[in-house]
Amino acid sequence: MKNWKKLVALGISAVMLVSMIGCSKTEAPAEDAATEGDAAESDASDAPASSDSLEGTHVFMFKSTGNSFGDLMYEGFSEYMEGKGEKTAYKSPAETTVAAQVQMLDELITQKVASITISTNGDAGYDEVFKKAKDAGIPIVSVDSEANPEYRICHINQAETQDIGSYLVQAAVLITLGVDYPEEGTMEDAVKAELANYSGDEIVLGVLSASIDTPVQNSWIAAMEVELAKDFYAGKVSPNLDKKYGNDDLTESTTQAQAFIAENKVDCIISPTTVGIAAAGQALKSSGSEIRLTGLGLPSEMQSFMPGTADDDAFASVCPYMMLWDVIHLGATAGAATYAAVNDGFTGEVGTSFEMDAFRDYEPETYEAYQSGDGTAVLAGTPYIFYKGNMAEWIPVL
Ligand code: RAM
Repeated sequence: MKNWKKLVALGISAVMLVSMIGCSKTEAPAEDAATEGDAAESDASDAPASSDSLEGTHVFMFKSTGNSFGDLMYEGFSEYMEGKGEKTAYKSPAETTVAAQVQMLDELITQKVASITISTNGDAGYDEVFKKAKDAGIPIVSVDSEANPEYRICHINQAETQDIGSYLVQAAVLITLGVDYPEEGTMEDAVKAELANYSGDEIVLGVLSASIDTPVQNSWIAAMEVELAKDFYAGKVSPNLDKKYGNDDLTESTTQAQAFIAENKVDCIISPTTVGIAAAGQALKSSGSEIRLTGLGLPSEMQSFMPGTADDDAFASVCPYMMLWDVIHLGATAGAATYAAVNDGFTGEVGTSFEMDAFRDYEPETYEAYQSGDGTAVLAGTPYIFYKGNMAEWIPVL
């Protein structure tokens, strides 16, 4: 398998590789899941849902509608849950705000949903509605972006936070220096070797994030700052990130990307959001700017801004390489945790675990909760690099 070395470099096992490659978006979800998903999506607005339809349903709530990352997580969530005979619905507000999610949560609790699996828009503002859910016996599981530990069973973490922050900084530095994704060894070793011989101007990195309050993006930005504090960056790469926020909205993210271009102060933009990176890709491509791009993106949305085949010159594209993880499997893992919380007594306390059935090409797996901040989490996966050597293979998948 030609990608084996790269995956080892990012800490991904052979089993995971085989699983991910075999995991195809084109596989049809269970019929009921598709029906539920379609119905829910057409419903997904700030308007109250009909009062009788959602009782006993497992609801998946993303930050907002119109984001393929959320749609793909729901695809995995619903497929897993439907396989267990459960009913699911996708309910996300139109706006990426705490207030919009809170209003929708309140309505869902009134409708006696069976559980809520959520990616949040902020740290604060949910306590009252989460308490209401707890009092009503409705378990909350968070995935992607954390919910308050006091009210969640546990959080489903996509990959190690520090790994994501470190790899993003390392990729941005290598890209700035015109170094293609290192097929041998780690990106960290490549960065150390390159910077040891670097005597040019201090490299400046920008970040185009989601909202200023989003827990998950803020945790990755904090991890980038930890990475930049390492000795080998001193004097060569600025420890200060130039941060802008596009609120996971295509128009706002485009405006912020255009501001980076107009100011021309950064060498490379890191966008740790699939919406932001796609907006920045388009803005940079249209402008002909020298600024480069990396971050967390979906191959299908980034194909116009990245090299497509191994023979391509990676630096002829605005984004030579980027990262993500298996979003569909992440949603399915959240489904397995929620199912176990409702049916198998999974409490989410440190050391407790749940079984996840085989999912698509993934073997059955046991996930154990570990301490994460003031709450607990389980680790669903690991970051995966997308570059000219594997883009063609991944565009139909994610
Ligand atoms: C966006 C969302 C999500 C994030 C991904 C990488 O779609 O902001 O929360 O995890 O990007």
